[in-house]
Amino acid sequence: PFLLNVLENQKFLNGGVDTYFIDENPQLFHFTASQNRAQKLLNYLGQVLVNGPSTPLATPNKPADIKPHVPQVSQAYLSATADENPTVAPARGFRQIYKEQGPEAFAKAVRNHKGLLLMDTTFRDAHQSLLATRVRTHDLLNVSPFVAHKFSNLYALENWGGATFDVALRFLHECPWERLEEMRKLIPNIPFQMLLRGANAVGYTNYPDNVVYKFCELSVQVGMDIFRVFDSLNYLPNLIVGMEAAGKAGGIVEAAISYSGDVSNPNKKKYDLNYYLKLAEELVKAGTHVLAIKDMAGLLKPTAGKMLVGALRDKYPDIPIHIHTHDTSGAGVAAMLACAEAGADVVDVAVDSMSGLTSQPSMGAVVASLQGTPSDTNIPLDMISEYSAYWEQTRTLYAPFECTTTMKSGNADVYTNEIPGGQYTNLQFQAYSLGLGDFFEDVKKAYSEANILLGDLIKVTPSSKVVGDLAQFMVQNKLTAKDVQERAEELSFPKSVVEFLQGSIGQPYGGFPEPLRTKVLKNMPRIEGRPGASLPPLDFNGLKEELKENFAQVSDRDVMSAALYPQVTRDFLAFRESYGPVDKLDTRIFLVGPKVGEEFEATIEKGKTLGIKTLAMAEDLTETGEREVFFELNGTLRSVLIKDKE
Ligand code: 3PY
Ligand code: ZN
Repeated sequence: PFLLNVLENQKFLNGGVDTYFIDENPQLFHFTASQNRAQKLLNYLGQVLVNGPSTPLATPNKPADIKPHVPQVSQAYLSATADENPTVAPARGFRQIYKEQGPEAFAKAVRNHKGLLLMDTTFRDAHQSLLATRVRTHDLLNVSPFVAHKFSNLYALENWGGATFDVALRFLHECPWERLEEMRKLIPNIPFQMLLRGANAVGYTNYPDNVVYKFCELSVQVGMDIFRVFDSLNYLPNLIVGMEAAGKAGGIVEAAISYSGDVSNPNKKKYDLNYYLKLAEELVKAGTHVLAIKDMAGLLKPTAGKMLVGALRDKYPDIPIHIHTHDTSGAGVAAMLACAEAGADVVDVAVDSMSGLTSQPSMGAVVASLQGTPSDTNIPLDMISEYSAYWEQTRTLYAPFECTTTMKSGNADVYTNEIPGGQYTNLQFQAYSLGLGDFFEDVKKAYSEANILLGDLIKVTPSSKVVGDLAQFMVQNKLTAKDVQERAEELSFPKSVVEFLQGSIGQPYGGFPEPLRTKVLKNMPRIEGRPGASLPPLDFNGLKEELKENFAQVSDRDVMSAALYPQVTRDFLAFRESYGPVDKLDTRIFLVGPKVGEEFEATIEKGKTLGIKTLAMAEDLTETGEREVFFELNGTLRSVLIKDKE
């Protein structure tokens, strides 16, 4: 019944990360107080055994019952951080150049590097696109020492931002800051890159400027290096806020132009080569260290990539150019090779077993294709295979979130509907869950119509949500584009659409669609200019005090999380107080609980490993409706009483 509820939960189906599933299911948060972390974990396990998963599973698929083989590096390294034992530290990487000589020297070194550089997105965008962002810190840390040792010459590892922040707190019940900090200890040499949604930081709305500034400051302190800053409308004032915040924090600023349309098609006029060159000029003027093209839907065809990168390369011989794409159509590898040939310094790839479809193009394929050419990456293929094997196994733990449940191949229809990678798999999932034959085809068609109705937008979080919401609204209410235009005054549009038209996420290039805007808004207020400019600064001290009244342990990081995600963070803090360090559990056990009779370990801190065995669950309920679950904890019998919700 739990699973069924999830599959019938409209908000959940609408795209995972935007849901408020937890808020709607307070019964999941009825906790029994407990004293220590071990006892808390037993409470968690008992809860999952009695009442089912604490994170909604998206499909009936079960996590595989395996322990992925972790590729090894020196044993000495595994038991020490680099600081404690520098003799086994991994080779120096670009991060040392940045930390010792600053962002400008870093950019110079990247530009002077012979051969194509790679950013590995496996730790962020790849699983955001393929596995609904569900990959847990536990599985990332397992392979981190290997990555540090074997991939020390990467441009960066993308491991944070986008949806990871939200999903970590909301669904994985773990702290995103801790993830970053722990990874940093294990990977001291490779720069970390995050995706910063400009004035939206890592959220969906505009925040007061002081929130964006403080967020970047804290991120650098905890271990972030490169900030890929974008705005979902390419709205310059929003972009500049993000760039300044990242720069002031001491980070490397990588301003990103979100790519739409097709510069190689003379009939696609709105976002032509000139549009991109002009925007690039503004970003260079604003002092970006690196210039990125963020092709979030995978629309950059090889010919277009060659034109765009070629033009930028000519104009900016000294600035590193970094290209991001998604492989939705299947042309991702070809496009990245074309960009490399035209002079790109860095392209984004995901390790083979986490690549393709709506994820990034395959690392192995790009590396192999460039062997023996002037762009040779010099990354050995057998090392990639070892890394890929880890992820191939680890991916099976996330079977409940696997996009290939519905997506069997790439699809070049993305050139028509322009749906960003992460959203594409979400919408397909939703259609699948509803079991309506042509629903996904209808949604894709409506998506392109909705985009045109809204003025042909740049579509990426959060503007992509606006278009997606309008598309679903049209399909559900059987409205054509003409209906929407004619009946705009009487229709009750989704909230995101109304707010977009009010100007709440910024001003779109070419202006708002008229007469649609006037018809929808009537006398509602409008924001002219940059939305964040009119927001009063957030009172961090006040927020901290307020949180401390409700929770025993509140760090500055928790306060920052709460500034970005008020309710989600409060739920997380409550969860942590009741259930402790659930991030230390193996993924299968975290998701679906242990089997009765199963013995397993959880290391809750260095040198403190718990041995847990699930013994039994009581057949009968207590008079107060609780079920007793029996465990052996480090050889001692323990039991927990769990309210049965059946
Ligand atoms: C995000 O904002 O989460 C994205 O990945 C956009 O591409
Ligand atoms: Zn992406």
